Amino acid sequence: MRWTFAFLKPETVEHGLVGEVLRRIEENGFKILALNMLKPTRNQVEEVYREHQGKAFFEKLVQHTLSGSIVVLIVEGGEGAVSRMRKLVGATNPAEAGRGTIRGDLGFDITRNIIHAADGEEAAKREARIFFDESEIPPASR
Ligand code: 3AN
Repeated sequence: MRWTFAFLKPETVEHGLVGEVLRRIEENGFKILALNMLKPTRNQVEEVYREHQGKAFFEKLVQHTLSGSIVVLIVEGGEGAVSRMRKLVGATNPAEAGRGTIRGDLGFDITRNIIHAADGEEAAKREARIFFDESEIPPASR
């Protein structure tokens, strides 16, 4: 699959880092296929983070994601787009993310880590459907 799903978290909008993050994504060879800025609903946030339901940090994570606007993205990046995007994003905890990664360079803490990127092709398809119309989502064969 040549595309993936990601979203920029509320702190990224709040701190004026949307342009910087999109620049890094584009500079690393990704092309933005779809983009939307929105205030997510609780249902959307709980659905996108559903694998974390029941964990100690789940409610804090949901509350934070609901605290402002997010920017949802579908980006095309050639074969292996999902894992290349994860590499560019860096480790979950910004303190452990390498220099040159988005979270390593821009992240505040483990909750406010700037960007979410799908962790596999199935996740990318599932998460894209939470925020985009079917007509905006490329086929998996693309
Ligand atoms: P990633 O976003 O790197 O795939 P996940 O899927 O394990 O990481 O976690 C989803 C989100 O949950 C992260 N972006 C982070 O904000 C939050 N998170 C993960 N682990 C913790 C934790 N131990 N404490 C607080 N928040 C966490």
